[in-house]
Amino acid sequence: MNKQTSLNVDTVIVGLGVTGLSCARFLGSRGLSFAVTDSRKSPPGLAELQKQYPDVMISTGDLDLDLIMQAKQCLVSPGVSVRHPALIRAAQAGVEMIGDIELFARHADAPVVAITGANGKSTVTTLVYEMAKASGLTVRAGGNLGTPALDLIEDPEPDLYVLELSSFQLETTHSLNSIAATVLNISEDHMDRYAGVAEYAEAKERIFQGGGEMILNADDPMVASMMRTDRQVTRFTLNKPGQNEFGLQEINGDSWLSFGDRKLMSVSEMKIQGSHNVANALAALALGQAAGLKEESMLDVLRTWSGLPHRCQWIAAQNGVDWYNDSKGTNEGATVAAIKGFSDRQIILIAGGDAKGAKFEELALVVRDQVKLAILFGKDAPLLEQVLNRVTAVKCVDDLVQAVTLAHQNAERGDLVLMSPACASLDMFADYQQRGQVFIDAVQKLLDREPS
Ligand code: UMA
Ligand code: ADP
Repeated sequence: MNKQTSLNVDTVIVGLGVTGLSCARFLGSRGLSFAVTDSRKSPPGLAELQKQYPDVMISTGDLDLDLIMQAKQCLVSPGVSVRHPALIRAAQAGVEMIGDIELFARHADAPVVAITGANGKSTVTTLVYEMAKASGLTVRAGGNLGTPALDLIEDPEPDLYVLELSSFQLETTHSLNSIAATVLNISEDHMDRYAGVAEYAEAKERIFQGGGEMILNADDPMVASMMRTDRQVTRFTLNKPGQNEFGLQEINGDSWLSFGDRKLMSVSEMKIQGSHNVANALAALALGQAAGLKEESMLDVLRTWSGLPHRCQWIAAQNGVDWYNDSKGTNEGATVAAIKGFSDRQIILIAGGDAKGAKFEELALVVRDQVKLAILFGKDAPLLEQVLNRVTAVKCVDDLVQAVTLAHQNAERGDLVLMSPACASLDMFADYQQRGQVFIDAVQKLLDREPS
């Protein structure tokens, strides 16, 4: 533990991960004093911070209440709950609790498009980013997507920022005023941090602070109910759209992305697949329209953009079996959407990890209809097994590589093997990218040995 406690600083950064480091760089580059605390003994940003700011006080191993109490404001990282007892005490004593997105909102001058939701955030954020570029704008994207928002602020500012925001980030944000914002959907996630879905949705709804256009999913009752009558609202739906809504029209057996009655593009022309991605495309079009992007450029992006890795990503086909990596399926809703996206196939599902308090009842319904075998691994495999063995054949294994081998032994021509864990990866992997790569490597190694 590196702990010293009495220094007068305006700001204490709470958490020394990617966000904490970006806060340090932001304050440091403006000559502002700060200290840092993290409950972990050796937080990931420690060496980097000590190298860049050797004189900064760092207190690790616990959140340092004494240090926090000396500050005017705390910059709280998203991984730390503002309901942590030390932060509650400090807030009661008058220390202001904000996050990196609040600091971003106070300092960035260019317009912002903001995206949250249980699932589809990274896909829609990247789509809007690509659409803005195709429309000839300078644009920077980040936030929960990966690049911390404060690292996006650099002179000259771009024409547009596109931010993916998590419920954690929104909890500590108060003055965001985006030109367009959306909650894509609400389904259970992070139930280890929220008392229930209503509290999680409340955090997400904070994205609509300010006066910009609201983009709402008409098919999701919790999102649809966020409508405010004093605001410009555009809705999207997978059904026939009303006037000034984005949706789908069925014409001679073909499904068309549409705005009101106006046909925009056939769904069959879209490169990304699955009805969840059609919803993502409609949301991106609505956000892009609100941001003044060019319609033809937006549609061109939908024709050519093939999606992000680790999201229903096709890996290989051999002996009539397709292998898909959906490592970013980190909650129940994501895996439900991934399975439904392959409605015409028999699926062997590989799932498991840290369930974050989920119950998996909704997952059981789609597994019953479409999954012939569920292969489970990771910390909460027993929990998944309890629910899924009522509806399909289930096998538990020690790790992901064993899961791939077992899937291979059980797969028959025409089957699809889908790794969509419905859980976070952190019990066994550094992150979802590493989990996805382990899966890809195991599949390729196995298939390389087999004659096709
Ligand atoms: N932690 C402690 N003690 C501390 C500080 C953090 O134990 O004092 C733990 C947290 O509980 C968490 C981990 O450390 O398990 C990382 O927390 P962090 O706040 O340091 O995270 P960062 O490295 O700053 O990364 C965060 C986002 N992570 C989280 O919200 C947990 C990243 O999203 C985001 O890309 C990054 O900021 C830049 O904005 C990741 C994520 O998993 C992808 N997000 C969740 C999700 O998408 O479901 C919300
Ligand atoms: P997020 O950033 O919210 O985690 P991503 O765009 O990275 O979302 O997609 C993660 C996974 O969530 C995808 O692989 C897919 O399984 C699922 N998904 C994507 N879009 C949606 C959607 N609109 N509704 C439900 N599930 C979705």
